Amino acid sequence: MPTPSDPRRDLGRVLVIIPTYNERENLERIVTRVRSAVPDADVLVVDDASPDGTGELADRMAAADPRVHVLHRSGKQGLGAAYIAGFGWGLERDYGVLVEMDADGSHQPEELPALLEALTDADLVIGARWIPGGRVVNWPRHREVLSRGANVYARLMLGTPLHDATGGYRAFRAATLRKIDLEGVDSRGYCFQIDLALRTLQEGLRVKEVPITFVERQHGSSKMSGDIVAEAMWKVTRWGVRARLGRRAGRG
Ligand SMILES: Nc1nc2c(ncn2[C@@H]2O[C@H](COP(=O)(O)OP(=O)(O)OP(=O)(O)O)[C@@H](O)[C@H]2O)c(=O)[nH]1
Ligand SMILES: [Mg+2]
Repeated sequence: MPTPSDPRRDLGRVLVIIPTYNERENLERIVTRVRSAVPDADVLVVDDASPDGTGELADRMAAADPRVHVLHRSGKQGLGAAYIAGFGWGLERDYGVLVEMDADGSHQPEELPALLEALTDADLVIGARWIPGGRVVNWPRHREVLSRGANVYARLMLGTPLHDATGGYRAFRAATLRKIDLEGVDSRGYCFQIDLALRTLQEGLRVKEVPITFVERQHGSSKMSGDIVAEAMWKVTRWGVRARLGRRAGRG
């Protein structure tokens, strides 16, 4: 809880957005952990009509705890669309900080205070695996290779200083989200995260990476797909090529 002298007070109210699709086994645990790690934060579950009843469970939790809210959407439209809807919900209600967090326990709520602390002198904080102090627990080797490789590729191709542009554990200042053109974002999976980071950098805003320990999900199943990886590869390549052509054209 921020004290009167705590710089976090200036950030305003915190909303932790948790998108869900079939996360019934994970939801109560993650929300309980958020509520105890940062008791003054609100939680918004954004559920895309999960067939397993996650949405109804979220409603019951919201009825029992005024800090828990639910946004129901009519069907599975992807992680990016769920976050955009959650951001809109939070911005309308004047939260000062909007946090992205997966429901599956990969993003540890106990590390949220460190992200918020870092946000006191940044506009976006990314919880990063691929920097000193960051790590992953229980990931199969091929996932690590894919993620590290994708991040090196994005860094080189886009010329960003980021080491974990695909990382999905983040804290945005509301002002950051108001400045970047959220309506124009149509990326879905990992690409959504890269897209938002890039837009933030392009606005000249401060992006900080803080190390996190990313824990592989223990319950439920991944919604990651080959399509999502392909989308990220293709878009990063296109953005990178376009930026290079633009730069060259600019220089005459
Ligand atoms: N509302 C909504 N949430 C989604 C959708 N797709 C994924 N999610 C949620 O987004 C979070 C991240 O999805 P995951 O399936 O864990 O994807 P991932 O972390 O790349 O994959 P793993 O590392 O294998 O878990 C989870 O909380 C999912 O339930 C969607 O279409 N709509
Ligand atoms: Mg996951």
